[in-house]
Amino acid sequence: MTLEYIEEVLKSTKINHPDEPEFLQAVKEVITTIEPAVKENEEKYKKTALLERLVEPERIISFRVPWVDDKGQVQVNRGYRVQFNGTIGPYKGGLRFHPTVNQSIMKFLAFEQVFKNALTGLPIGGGKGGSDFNPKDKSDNEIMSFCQSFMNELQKHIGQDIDVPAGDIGVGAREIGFLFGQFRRIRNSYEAGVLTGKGLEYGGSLVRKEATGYGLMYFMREMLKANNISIQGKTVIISGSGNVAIYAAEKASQMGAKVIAMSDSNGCIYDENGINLDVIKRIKEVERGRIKDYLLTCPDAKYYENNAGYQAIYNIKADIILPCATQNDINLECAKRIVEQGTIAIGEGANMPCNIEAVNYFLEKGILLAPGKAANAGGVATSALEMSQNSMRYFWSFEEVDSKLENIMINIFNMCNEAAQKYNCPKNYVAGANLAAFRKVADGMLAQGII
Ligand code: NDP
Ligand code: 2IT
Repeated sequence: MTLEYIEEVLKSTKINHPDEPEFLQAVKEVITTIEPAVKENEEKYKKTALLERLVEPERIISFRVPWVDDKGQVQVNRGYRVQFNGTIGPYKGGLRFHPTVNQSIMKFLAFEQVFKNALTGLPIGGGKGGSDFNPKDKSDNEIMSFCQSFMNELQKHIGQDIDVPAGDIGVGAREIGFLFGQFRRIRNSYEAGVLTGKGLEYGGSLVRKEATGYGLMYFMREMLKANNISIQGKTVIISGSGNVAIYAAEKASQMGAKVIAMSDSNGCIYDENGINLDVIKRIKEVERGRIKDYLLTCPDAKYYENNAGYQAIYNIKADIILPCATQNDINLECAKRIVEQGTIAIGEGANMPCNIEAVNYFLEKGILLAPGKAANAGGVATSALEMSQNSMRYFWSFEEVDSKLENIMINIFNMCNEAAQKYNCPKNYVAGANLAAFRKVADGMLAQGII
């Protein structure tokens, strides 16, 4: 009977959104794993259309973003903000600037964010936004022009008690700075808590930059520990070389593991002696260059180019794999290669980097899988700590924020682990995360009535 209700909701979601594959994938992954929790309260959920409301965003805003490039030519992009579920707090989630951005991707990310934010235990609802703007090869002036135009519209819909955006792919401290400046100018008011990921000189939090990657490794350490495995001496490969990838690599090394490969969308570098992270930071954070440039400083390393639909990095053997680039990076074929090579654990730094077939294959083969909505929650959790500090008009030290982040990640792992055990799917942290988060969001929605 319960399955029938879930199937019905899945079917109607498919009918209502036939052209939103990423959103459907995210919905399917969550609602097919929460059956035991739905069963506990089935009548109430059905009567109040709880699942139907859960998969429908509270609001989607989409808008035109005109801006002028350096040649004086007007360009037009499309902006989005999806305010998915505000039960637990103001909508919270990043902004993605990437040419692939569309409504399906925005909705999948916002949907995931609802559950992720619930797992943090902090008072934040779920949202996401962004644009199909491509920041690559744009001058600082063009980035500023775009960010200002984007904020001219976005500012109507955000606020520290309404919706609090932050960074994601293509949006880092530079973009947040331009966005915050424009918000402040339009409002003539210093509302520091309206955006997170701000620079340290104007209301940002220590550790926010490092938080997603560090948090991923805190989660990974807990997951391995619960399975009597030590992280010391393990080899690690990390897809991506952006914000999440860099600080996952930093923490992995601090924990005594060896990061041997990293990538960008063109290809990957392999350095058997361990990647020199200072070189990666210079190339990616300062020069905004390509990962191939690593060989200019470290000529003994190797570079492998990606082919269409084929990620070279997953050919490299490692104990731990951290996909920290983008969604659907790992499909079934790739998952088979990974399992064959003897990998012990996967930690999703990105959102939905493993597709459903890959996730199921890993679980079937007994690979430990840290699901993104739990394992990468350290970023948004530290964003919430940034909001707390802004409200207090005060700053915590690096050690203070880092220790709060660590405790939050330990808590999240424990919640996933306990839910997996309670609902008879031990070691399935994917189901554990979905079950624990669903319980929290669903209880809140029931308490707040039909809205
Ligand atoms: P960045 O923009 O800093 O880095 C993205 C990295 O992924 C780059 O190395 C990029 O390479 C690579 N990449 C490879 N293929 C693609 C592709 N098709 N589309 C986009 N990027 C690609 O982003 P983040 O590190 O912030 O984000 C990485 C992932 O982590 C995303 O899935 C994001 O949603 C998730 N995440 C981010 C959080 C944060 O706090 N920033 C928090 C939680 C999750 P290239 O330069 O060649 O494009
Ligand atoms: O996917 C994510 O959790 C983020 N991009 C971070 C969101 C945030 O509000 O810090």
